[in-house]
Amino acid sequence: MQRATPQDFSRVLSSMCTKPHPVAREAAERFLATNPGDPGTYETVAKLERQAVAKLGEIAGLEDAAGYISSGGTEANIQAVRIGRNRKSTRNPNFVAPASAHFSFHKAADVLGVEMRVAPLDDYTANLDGVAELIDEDTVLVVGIAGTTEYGRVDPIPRLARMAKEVDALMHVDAAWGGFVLPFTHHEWDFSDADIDTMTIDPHKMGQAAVPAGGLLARGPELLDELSIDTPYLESTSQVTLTGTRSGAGVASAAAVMNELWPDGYREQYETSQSNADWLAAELHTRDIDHVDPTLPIVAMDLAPETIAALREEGWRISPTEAGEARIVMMPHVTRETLRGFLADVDRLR
Ligand code: 0PR
Repeated sequence: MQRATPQDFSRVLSSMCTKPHPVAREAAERFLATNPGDPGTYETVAKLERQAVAKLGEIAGLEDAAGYISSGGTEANIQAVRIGRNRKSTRNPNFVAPASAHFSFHKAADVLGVEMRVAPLDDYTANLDGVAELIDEDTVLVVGIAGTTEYGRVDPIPRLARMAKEVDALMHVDAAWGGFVLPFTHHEWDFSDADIDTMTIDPHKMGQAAVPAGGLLARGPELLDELSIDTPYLESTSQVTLTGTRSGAGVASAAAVMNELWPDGYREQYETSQSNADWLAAELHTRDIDHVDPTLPIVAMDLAPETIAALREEGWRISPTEAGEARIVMMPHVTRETLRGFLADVDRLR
């Protein structure tokens, strides 16, 4: 059989994954045969995980962060809902999330038997009156998104947190994608800006770690304890993660790349990505192509379904939003050159 090679990234426009940074790749290879799920045996990778969590805390404005490196944003979001459910005793638990929430929250609701209440949006962010109407005494968690999947928008996190506290619910922020760009913006999104309890922040997206490396942060260890399960035959006595055996490669790559790039490398990447987003928006403007303004480096534009199909034929990996726009996520591999080539094809094919 021929040796398979993965796709190259030159025409990948809508993915939230990217080429791992060289130090991430190197560390991933070095730690391939380790399992942070068994910290008693694999001590070095367990130490790297603690370093990675501390670094994620630094990025998200939290000293002495509790948390772990998860399989991805999906696991972190499921676990946040699980913490909320386990912590508050109510017969019919619910959580409230805006309509922009990633589909992983629907999985959380399904797996955990917690009702998901979906709040309407205003200009792509959570409508606060809509959220208020859905919150009640059985609400265990309120979700705000810091960098939505489709449009890169940021919910009013401090106000959502206050609403959560009024009913003794936890406040969870999904910064799976946004967490590595928001520190360089004026948005209020992190643990120092609001009374947040838990956060999803994924090194394997804008953090440039190797897959799998998601992140779950909690303000204190007592929140993580809500997830604790006894592990009678391991040297460690309990486990809070959803998965058992886990990827040491993901953990080591996350620790290495955050050490290398936080903060200056990530700031430079944010500035490049945002200027590419602004440049593309301006180019679309001169062509009269409607688009959603990029508050963070994601641009969604109106293209006819036939044009999107024709662009896909040319090899562009571009996926539509629910409303049908073409969406470009300015990941590190999406350069100005990539965008020029893409626009030339848009001009030719539309
Ligand atoms: N929260 C937010 C805000 C997300 O955007 C995503 C993923 C998740 C949670 C879930 O994270 P995991 O996929 O790590 O579990 N958003 C991307 C999306 O659904 C995921 C993605 C990544 C899709 C790479 C395609 C791709 O090539 O669009």
